[in-house]
Amino acid sequence: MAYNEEYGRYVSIVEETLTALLPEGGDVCPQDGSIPQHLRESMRYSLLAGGKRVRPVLLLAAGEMLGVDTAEACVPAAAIEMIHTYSLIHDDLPGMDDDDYRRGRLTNHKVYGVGHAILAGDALLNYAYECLLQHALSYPKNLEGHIRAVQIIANRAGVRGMIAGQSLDLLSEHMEPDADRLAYIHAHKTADLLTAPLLAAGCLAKADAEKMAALARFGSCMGLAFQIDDDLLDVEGDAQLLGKQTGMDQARGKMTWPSLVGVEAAREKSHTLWLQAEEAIGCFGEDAWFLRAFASALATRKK
Ligand code: GRG
Repeated sequence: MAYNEEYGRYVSIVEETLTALLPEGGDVCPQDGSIPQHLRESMRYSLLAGGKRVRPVLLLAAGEMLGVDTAEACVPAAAIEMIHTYSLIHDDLPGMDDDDYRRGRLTNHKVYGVGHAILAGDALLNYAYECLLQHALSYPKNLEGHIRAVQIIANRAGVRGMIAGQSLDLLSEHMEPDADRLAYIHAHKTADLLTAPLLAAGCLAKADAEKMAALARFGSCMGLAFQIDDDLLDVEGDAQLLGKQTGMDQARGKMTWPSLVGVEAAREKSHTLWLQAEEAIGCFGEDAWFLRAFASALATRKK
């Protein structure tokens, strides 16, 4: 199957699953245990606002490569997108990056106010784990695989993962660029949440240690390259295409690859990392064709 068709198929599965898990509706003050209407709307506003769906597509594609049924993988995939969306909502808040635009529309707090944007993020994070655990219970024969997947997601998104990276990122504003510190920020703020879906797919498939290591290396190289590209897009990208303002990293005194080594060297570093990512999944042979094509497409992304 052609790459674009396959990517479209995965994205459709993600959109359908997200919509099914968080349908429109709800009362202001529901008596039936459902999510109150305003909270639900603020969650849906950011979750269903497009986005490339990189993390859930990685989970579905790695899962299929390893023989996991889509019906089994789609909820974990959607849950990772909820966690990613919560992180974007919180990252855009005035106390963090204070951004007005995200995914081509006003940021959550600009529409619902800061208080509700905090709640929408909190709600997506909690709901992600509720969906993951509920779904795990439907697979009693692979309960261990599901629990291991949830554990990896919690670890990579949490206090040693994305949140740790974000914490150091905040602490590093207006500091002299430092290679070790920047490597830590990128590995955790960005690469961890790109590695999590790959390893979660591996858990569902009961993949052996060699395959898990290959997936971890793929995720880590891809994640670092993805973040360097993100830094470069902030310097030289098109705000219209990106759906958010550019030039913000420099304005905020953020520590980035271009600020550490310059634009040209950052581009070279990203190129090398993308090649290393592709090499990392060599052990899967032709079965990894989609992951390879996906990495190539991301390596030339404009948004
Ligand atoms: C608030 C705990 C917490 C963490 C925030 C995600 C994040 C960490 C910060 C957002 C800013 C940023 C540059 C993060 C690095 C990861 C990244 C490039 C996110 C954007 O992901 P895409 O490009 O976005 O996949 P879409 O909108 O396509 O889903």
